[in-house]
Amino acid sequence: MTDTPLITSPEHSVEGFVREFLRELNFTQGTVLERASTNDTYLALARTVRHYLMARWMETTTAHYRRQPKAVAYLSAEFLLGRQLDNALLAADLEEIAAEAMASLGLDLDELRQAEVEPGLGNGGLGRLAACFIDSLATMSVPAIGYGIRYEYGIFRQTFVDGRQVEEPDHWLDNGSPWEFAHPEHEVTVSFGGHTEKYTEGEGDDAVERSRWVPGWQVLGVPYNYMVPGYRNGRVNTLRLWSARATHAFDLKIFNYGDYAEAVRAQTFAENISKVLYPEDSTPQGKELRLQQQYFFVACSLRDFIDQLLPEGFDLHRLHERICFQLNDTHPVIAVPELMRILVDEQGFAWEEAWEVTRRCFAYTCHTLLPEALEVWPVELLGRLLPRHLEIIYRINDEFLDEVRATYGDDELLVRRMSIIAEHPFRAVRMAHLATVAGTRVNGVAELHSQLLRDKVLADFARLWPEKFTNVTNGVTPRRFVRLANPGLSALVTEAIGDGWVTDLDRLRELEPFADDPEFRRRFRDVKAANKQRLVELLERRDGIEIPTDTMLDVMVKRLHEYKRQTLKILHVISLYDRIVSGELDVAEVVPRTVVFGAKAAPGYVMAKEIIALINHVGAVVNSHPVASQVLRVAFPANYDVTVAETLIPAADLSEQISLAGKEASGTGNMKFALNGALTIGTDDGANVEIRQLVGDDNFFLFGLTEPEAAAIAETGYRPSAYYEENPVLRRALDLVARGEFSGGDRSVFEPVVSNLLGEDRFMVLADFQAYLDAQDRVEAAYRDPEAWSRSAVLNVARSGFFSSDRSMRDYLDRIWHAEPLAD
Ligand code: OX2
Repeated sequence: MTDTPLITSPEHSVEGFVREFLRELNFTQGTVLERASTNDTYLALARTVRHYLMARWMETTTAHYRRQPKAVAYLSAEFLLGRQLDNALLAADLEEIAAEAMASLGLDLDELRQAEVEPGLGNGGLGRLAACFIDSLATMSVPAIGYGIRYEYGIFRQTFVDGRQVEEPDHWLDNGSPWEFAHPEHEVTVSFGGHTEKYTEGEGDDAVERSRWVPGWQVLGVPYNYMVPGYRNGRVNTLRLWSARATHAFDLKIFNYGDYAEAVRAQTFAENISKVLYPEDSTPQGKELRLQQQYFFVACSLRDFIDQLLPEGFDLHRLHERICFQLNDTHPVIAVPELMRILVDEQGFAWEEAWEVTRRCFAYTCHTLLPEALEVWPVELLGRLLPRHLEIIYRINDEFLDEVRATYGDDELLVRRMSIIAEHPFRAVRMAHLATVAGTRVNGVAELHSQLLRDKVLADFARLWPEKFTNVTNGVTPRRFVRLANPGLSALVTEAIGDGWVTDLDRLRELEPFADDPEFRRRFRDVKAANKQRLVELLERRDGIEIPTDTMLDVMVKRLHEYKRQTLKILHVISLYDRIVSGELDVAEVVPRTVVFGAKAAPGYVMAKEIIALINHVGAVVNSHPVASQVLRVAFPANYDVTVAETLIPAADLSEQISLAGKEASGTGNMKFALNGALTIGTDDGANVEIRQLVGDDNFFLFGLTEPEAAAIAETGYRPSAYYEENPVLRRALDLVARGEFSGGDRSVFEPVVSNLLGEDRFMVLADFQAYLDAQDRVEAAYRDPEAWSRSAVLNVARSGFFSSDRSMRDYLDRIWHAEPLAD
């Protein structure tokens, strides 16, 4: 391995950029400027930008291999990357050069940006978090690799038909994917099915009983590499996503028998594994293909790390000195028995030796508290697909339960609670328990969540191993979510305090004095107004939705889930509408507001889809009412994604974070809004708690039950109808829905939503309704004073530096990974 770069970067100038771009257009796209389509020019531009990062990528990869520092492998079934071009331009410091270069050719950089289809390889917060984390790791020069799945179809495209969600496939690869590098020569074979057999190794006293796996079928994993550029630090890490292919042996044999159709079917079967992202967010479905996906990508990744990234002959007894595999939720947890299998069956380790290594190589992040969201795999299924892994899991469990009994005596109830194997309603492997037993550390994603994890969900484990449990509060990358998404605010902040904040977000604190500077506040408001204008244009262009430019922008964007309580927000809208239409409120008294929703529902989640329909129907009635629409508008652009978020969040005045306390593990949208100067109306839940502590009570609209209060009500028996009976405002709002006001008089349409709220209301919407309305009154009062509001907004920005994913990464490095940035 040499010290010199294999290639050099193209010249960092407008002329150099133009030259490189035209070469790409001619040699790779095979066209000339005069005849190039937008897609041609976009692809040529993307490849041009790529060239500038290439040498750094090679250097980074070479340095990691040569120096063998302790590295982090982030194992995640989802990476919700968002568009790549902007981020690459920013990282390579090419924004101005590229804009000038394109302009000199009569092209518009902005227009080319729009041509990129974002890779939607994730559902929501969990996948976007993974993308923020790898951005931060690269920016901090930490040796790290992301491992995941290259889904051919990412998260579905959402459209609305009569206000109801319809899903369409996401053809994100159709126009070519300039950011990936396929490496079929590094394909990995992954086995499934079959059976295990016992055999004896050695003779006489040395004889040992061993087990081996005789698989039933195999597929290939082909790696696709993506650059993960650090922000202007000369480092480019790698994200490696796996794509499934049929093995050649498999289809060749069938071809030889002349059954062409069967050969192609076999291929399709294999390729199905990486075909589509499961669209359930925090609600696992337990589908066989999903387990295949999970095992597929972790088997490829472990194999890849051991064979490609470690030097030949590396002593695997020291694996933990080189790597920490971070398990992003339970999805990759099958990696634990896989590493055991590699060490014991392939490397000939004794069981104890292998377990010693394995338990030091993994750490587990839990992202939920909802018990139904913790993955369990039926023993029948796991044993059929991965028979050797099931044996290994059983042995891990036996030894673990021995330890439990040795510590606590024969407390069978406790043993059953803690067992990795659940017995009811069917025998199943509890992946969260397996991860907790195997992980060096277990963390939640915000202080409150980690505490509830310790006190409730994994309380038995926290008692046994208190030192395993820790917290790392989530964060978001300031590069994408401030610097790129909000150029106006970025320029204003940089003018005030310099540009160090982009990689050291705590420096936003230096903005605090500017909150008291009327001139700064005026300019801050101008930025907000310009961002609103940008949003108005986007919604018009993209969705044909018209919204006013000068109203309070009240935004609730996140997956549609009952615990997140979009119903509470729409009940507020209904109530406002009702009070305006009935004349109780004079339009002159109401602060004009535009309520924007963005939310996808899992396709099989019936209630979530009903709620989407309700929002759209309420929106249609409100927006067409001659009086109400003067001060109240509802917009629900379909197919909310990272790209929309980047325009929507910087425009927002009010951020809706209104989950029932104790249910939202962290939230990350909440952080993005605060960093962009929106004020939060929120419950004491997830990272809202930390946001409020940091920005101060005066700059946050808190309402609603606390987690202990909600738990106490649930304990004594919650009766939602009591709130309906006692609160006339609530009653009127619900009655409007029940009477068909938003469904052309048809009472049956939203009956399921109404009766669910009155009968069960698992997430206590009705209990928090009045408190929410009162908090919204406080919002209105505050918004009437633009000086005070913008002062609060500036303070939100200044005090939210903690929520940088760079800080999250420092916490993981210190508390969990014990790894370090690689010095130059
Ligand atoms: C989400 C959580 O719901 C959200 O609160 C959190 O901010 C995000 O993960 C990142 O940590 N699937 N998605 C999540 O949890 C699960 C499970």
